[in-house]
Amino acid sequence: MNEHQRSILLHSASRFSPPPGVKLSYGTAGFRADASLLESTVFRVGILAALRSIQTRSVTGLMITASHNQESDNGVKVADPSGGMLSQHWEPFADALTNAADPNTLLQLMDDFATKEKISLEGAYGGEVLLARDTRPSGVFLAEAAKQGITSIMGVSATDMGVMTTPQLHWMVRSRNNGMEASEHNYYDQLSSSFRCLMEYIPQGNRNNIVNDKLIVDGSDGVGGEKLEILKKMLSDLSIDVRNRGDGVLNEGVGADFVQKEKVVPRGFGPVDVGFRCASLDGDADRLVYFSIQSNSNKIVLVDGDKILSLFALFIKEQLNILTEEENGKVNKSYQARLGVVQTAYANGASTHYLKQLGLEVVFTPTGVKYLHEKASEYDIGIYFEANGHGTILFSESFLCWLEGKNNELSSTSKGSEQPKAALRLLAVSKLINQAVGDSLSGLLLVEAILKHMGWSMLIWNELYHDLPSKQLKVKVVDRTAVSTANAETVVVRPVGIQDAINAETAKYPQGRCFIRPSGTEDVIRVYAEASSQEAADSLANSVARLVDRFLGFNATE
Ligand code: 16G
Ligand code: MG
Repeated sequence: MNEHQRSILLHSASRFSPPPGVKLSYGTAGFRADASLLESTVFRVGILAALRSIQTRSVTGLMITASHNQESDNGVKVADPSGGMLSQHWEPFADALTNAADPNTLLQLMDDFATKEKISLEGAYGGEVLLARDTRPSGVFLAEAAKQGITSIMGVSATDMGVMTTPQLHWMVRSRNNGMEASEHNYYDQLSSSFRCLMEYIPQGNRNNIVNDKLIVDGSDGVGGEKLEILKKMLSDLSIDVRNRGDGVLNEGVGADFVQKEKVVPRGFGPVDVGFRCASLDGDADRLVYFSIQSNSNKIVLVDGDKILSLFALFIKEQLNILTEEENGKVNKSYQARLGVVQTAYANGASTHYLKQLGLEVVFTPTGVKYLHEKASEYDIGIYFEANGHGTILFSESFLCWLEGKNNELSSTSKGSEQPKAALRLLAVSKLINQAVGDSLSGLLLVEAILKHMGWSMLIWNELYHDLPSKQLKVKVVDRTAVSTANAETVVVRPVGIQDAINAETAKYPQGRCFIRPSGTEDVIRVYAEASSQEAADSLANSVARLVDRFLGFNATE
């Protein structure tokens, strides 16, 4: 790098010293920690996002959020030009950059990386980073640090989008790089118009069956609630009551993570809401779960990411079947779209069984959006979801092209038949769903559209299959990196011997399934168990948690 660039960086980096003794790692969701520890990290991630923009000659994104964590935490992650997560081969550089002890070490790292990755630091290319934050108060000073980091790279500008949901920022990055307009208004416009299109093509028979009751949404007191308020004004076929819009404490007793893990009624909901369709978003609105409230109890019936995935898969398969159905006595074989479903080991076994029974190809990846997304992109239509409610649908360019062509051809030859409608529905889904990343707002509109299309209540949806009882526990250990796994986290390869012990425990329970994995966001080992009854699932989880403690706990002797 030239002297001018060097002096700008030395000057700005000296104002953001890393807190002594703190080592951070770019995990499944970027860097996360108590907000007071993050200023220098966010500054340095600003530098990283700028370098990535220069290297790819594209717009990148920087999001400041700690999602469903408590309000005092914060975090930062980078959106790649595709709108997806930061390319994995940049993660070690992110770690090294954030943990560099002083400005000179930082510059040396940058020089080495820039040479290796052929990134010009001469200011020749005008890069751009879109920057956004969630509603955490600490986001304000962290956004300033990010701007300083981005603009300390010559030729790169920071465009502050203000308070956004994580998926909105990813969508904007993707749209900008596809040469489309990418304002917040464009986002709402695309979602609401594609939703209206799906409403228009609801089958005649189901129109009278339309699910008219209102939907009540828990905004987790985060950014999602306020954005949904704007979006809902642009929709006429849907009545939405948004609760927890930001007047209470973010993520405290509310939100998708709370609802999915605790399975109890979130704050702001009560007995008067029994019988209504309810949904919860998480703090940065990239997760969505549905639920209903049981009468005379604070328990909920949870409709999680697996069931959202099943609903989407069923609908898409139905449209594909219509498109390839026999027409004039011959099967339309012009395009065999590869439809794939991606899950993680956390997917309830009953959901996997259901999806396979539908004849779908189901594959597994480790936990973390980047793995699921990558796998899903191998299909013409790849649907992925984590049980926790993060997921989306990806469409290949070639399939969308074929669909456009099919739509043009059919609209002239088969007016009024179901085939052109199926093509239009799939095209509308590809615009409604946020293909950059899981998005609770777009996911919610697609769920609502499909329920109306099917003429289903939430009860019918929930009856697609019955979840096997499951239990999740976490165990504090000396060193979570002592556990390594294989086969999409279903088998432990280290420490040696623990997998045999887990197998022996699991074999004691009918329909038993159990796995452990090191968390990517907390210093714990997670345990997941499933069995034919709740007591059995609890007992299996407890025994395996004891095994983890024996092998890896603070009193472990191995
Ligand atoms: C992060 C991941 C999520 C994953 C969760 C697992 C992203 C955007 N988010 O929230 O996909 O399910 O971590 O957390 O990748 P854990 O490793 O602590 O269990
Ligand atoms: Mg989130």
